[in-house]
Amino acid sequence: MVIAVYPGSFDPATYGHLDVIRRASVSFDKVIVGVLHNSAKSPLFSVEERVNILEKATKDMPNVTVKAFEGLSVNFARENHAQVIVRGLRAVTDFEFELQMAQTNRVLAPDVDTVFLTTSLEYAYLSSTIMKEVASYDGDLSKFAPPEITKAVKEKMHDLKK
Ligand code: COD
Repeated sequence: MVIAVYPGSFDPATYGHLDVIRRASVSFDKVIVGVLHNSAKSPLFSVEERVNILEKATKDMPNVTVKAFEGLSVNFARENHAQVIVRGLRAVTDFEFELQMAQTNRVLAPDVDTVFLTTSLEYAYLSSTIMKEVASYDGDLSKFAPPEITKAVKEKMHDLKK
């Protein structure tokens, strides 16, 4: 059985992330999405909220589970008996950082390999940061994420402006 973890910030998940999860769920027996709890950063959504959002968005994918994690991605992979770390690649700008991270992870854990899924063209421009930027100006988010996620983003932005 090949188990993959897909670690990320997912603050919040977009159609780009969901596309990578769906495609990984076809290639691997089990996919565990790891939502990083990083106390040094201040995300828009708490780790519990991000996990909850992803659980709802992946409920039609029976071999996908979502968990919060702290610390190194390779440790998260090992704790979950995963042989593979999945990452998404959008453009050359992603590549340098992703390559460095994959190589570091391989030094730390030679038994865990990184597999890159290239973005689907329609989501190549998309990131959580872009979605939050558009949301902060009350723009249309419908192309960026499913309605339940865009609703949560709008509500959060509204609360922040109070
Ligand atoms: N299309 C395809 N892929 C996409 C898209 C899109 N539109 N948008 C994002 N992605 C991919 C990203 O390229 C990434 O691979 C993944 O989805 C998650 O993206 P983010 O932005 O939510 O998450 P990141 O990149 O901030 O996650 C970083 C980690 C949490 C994985 C990283 O910081 C980490 O592993 N931290 C733990 C400490 C560690 O182990 N460090 C590595 C050793 S150097």
